[in-house]
Amino acid sequence: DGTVTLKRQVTLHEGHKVFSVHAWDSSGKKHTVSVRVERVHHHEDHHMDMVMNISSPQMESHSDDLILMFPKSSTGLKRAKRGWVIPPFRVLENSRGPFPMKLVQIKSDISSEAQMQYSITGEGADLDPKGTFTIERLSGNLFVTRPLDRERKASYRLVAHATGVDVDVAEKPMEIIVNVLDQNDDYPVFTQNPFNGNVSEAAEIGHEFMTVTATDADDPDTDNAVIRYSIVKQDPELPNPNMFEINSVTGGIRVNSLGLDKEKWSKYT
Ligand SMILES: [Ca+2]
Ligand SMILES: [Ca+2]
Ligand SMILES: [Ca+2]
Repeated sequence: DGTVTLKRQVTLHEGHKVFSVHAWDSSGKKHTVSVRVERVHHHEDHHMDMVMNISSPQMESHSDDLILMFPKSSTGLKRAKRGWVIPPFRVLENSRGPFPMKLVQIKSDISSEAQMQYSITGEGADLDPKGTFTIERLSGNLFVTRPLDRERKASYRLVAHATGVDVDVAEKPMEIIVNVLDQNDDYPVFTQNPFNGNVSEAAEIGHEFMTVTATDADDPDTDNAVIRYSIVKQDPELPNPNMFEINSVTGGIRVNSLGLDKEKWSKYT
């Protein structure tokens, strides 16, 4: 089912390890995802030392045992002004669910002594887009309720709260950042259509006379937004079908063959 498990003790010399996971679909096409495992340094709290942050779509699969503890406040550790800050979570966009999909269980140490109740506030909770994330009041299970769209919103800032049900205790609020992992779900779009260029019939081979450009709304930090250009068809295909050449990276179009003749072919598409 694609679950990645740790087989033996691992030393993260550089603080993280990166490896690739390959998957083949029914048509035999290979898909590869890069997985980065890092140890999350969380003060000296032993509970938090155990939390592994898997920066990959694996967040999508079974995370039933992933528990996020409110850090212990008794040791006088550093904290942000508003409360605790934990490393961001990643959730893949366009998940097919089923929804609600559990992300993590939020838990307070105090729950061993008193029944605690949990709530979340912030973007996607009580702020727009409201209800995207919910938390079960008593279990602390945090859910995402619908597919996310990175191009619409790439990051959510939630704040988790824990208070006693019958006793007057409360944890410092804990900030949870949910980053939406990109999928290649946007095509490149030309910035204009048509592009118009002019070239002299006397132009030499290699003369670049115009550039076309396109944009891609996917994450620019990934290959998903990389654009390559090519000429699909030339009309008319005279005097030969390869009169022009496009630079696949820059979109620059240049003369590829002699034989341009304004009287015979005044326009190419
Ligand atoms: Ca999208
Ligand atoms: Ca794309
Ligand atoms: Ca995308």
